[in-house]
Amino acid sequence: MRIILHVDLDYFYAQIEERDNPVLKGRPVVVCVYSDRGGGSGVVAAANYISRRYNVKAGMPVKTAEKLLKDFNPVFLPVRLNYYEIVSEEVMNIIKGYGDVFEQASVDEAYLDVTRRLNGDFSEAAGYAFKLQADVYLKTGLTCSIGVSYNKLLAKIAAGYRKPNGVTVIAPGEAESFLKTLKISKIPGIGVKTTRILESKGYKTVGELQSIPVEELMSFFGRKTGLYIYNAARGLDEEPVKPRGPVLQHSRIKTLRENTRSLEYILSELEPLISDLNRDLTSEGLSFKTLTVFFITVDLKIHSKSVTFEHRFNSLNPVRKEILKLTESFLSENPYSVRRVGLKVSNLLCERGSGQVKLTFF
Ligand code: DGT
Ligand code: CA
Ligand code: CA
Repeated sequence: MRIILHVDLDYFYAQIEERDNPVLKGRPVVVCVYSDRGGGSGVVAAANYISRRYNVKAGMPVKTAEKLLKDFNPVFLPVRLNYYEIVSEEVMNIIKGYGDVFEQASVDEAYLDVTRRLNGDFSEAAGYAFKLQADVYLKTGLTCSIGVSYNKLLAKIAAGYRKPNGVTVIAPGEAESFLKTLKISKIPGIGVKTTRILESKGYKTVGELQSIPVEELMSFFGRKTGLYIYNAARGLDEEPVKPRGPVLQHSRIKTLRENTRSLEYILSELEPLISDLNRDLTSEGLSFKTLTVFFITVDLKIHSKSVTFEHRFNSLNPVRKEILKLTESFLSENPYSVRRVGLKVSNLLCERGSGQVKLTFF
């Protein structure tokens, strides 16, 4: 029997914006991908829970969200993908430390196999999940929801059950009854199309789905999908938590103890980030070619400065001078004080064993 956790950050993009700018708290916050055609057209990428009360959802046109929220003092913000990816890595680095095996599944979710570190004692798992949740909040100011179960499928379903800031456990023996009342669309991998077909045949809940013989499901959806649906409806899943291949970039970010425009102060605050990144490079045997320094100014804008070298480096120690130059050049171009700083190394190569690092999950 395994013990698996699924961690999913709550209203991820919107929560980051809210955390960074507390005056947004209590208002509907909608993060939008505006189309380059202009005129304010685009789609909603993330909506905080207040805006969801008024039926705003990811994927809907911004115009629709504007109509739904017009009387409720909403805030519409453009996406800042690069920034969310750095925050993602910051959070993932914390989560990673809690698993025997860690698998990042998207920008804001990850699986952990914690069987060994809990000595296979399932009764310890809920407390462990609360500890992880509190640690993420303490270190980043962000809330997440965690599902605890004995396979990946059930852990993911559980994580989505109580949100935001929830912990939900599906213990051995509880799966069938837990699943019975859920809507079919709550099963990962059963998309809009499949749900529609099943609903047109009169099946709405997972309990009803459980009554369909496997042969029938395979004839509706093909062998592979049919079998997947049959097993998923019963909470059966054997997929291991897989450690991901090498990543394309490593980054670190921190909030300065005080807002500043002092070059020396910024450089001193970057030192712990340099040590952390050096540790990543050494432990994974990586070298980098591109270095980026990020600055988040007090007006909450993110700025970056990069340099790509002719040669590879397996430590940031030899490029401190470049970090200084990039920082200097940023300060000369921007009038605002700096509130957070970050460092990223990319264009990575694994010097151990084989070839160019290719894998990514974004
Ligand atoms: P949650 O988990 O229900 O509290 O809310 P989110 O916003 O974290 O939703 P999730 O986990 O499905 O997606 C994570 C992030 O991915 C989300 O904050 C923004 C982005 N995202 C999700 N759906 C869409 C979409 O339809 N379009 C775009 N552009 N981005 C999306
Ligand atoms: Ca999420
Ligand atoms: Ca997610």
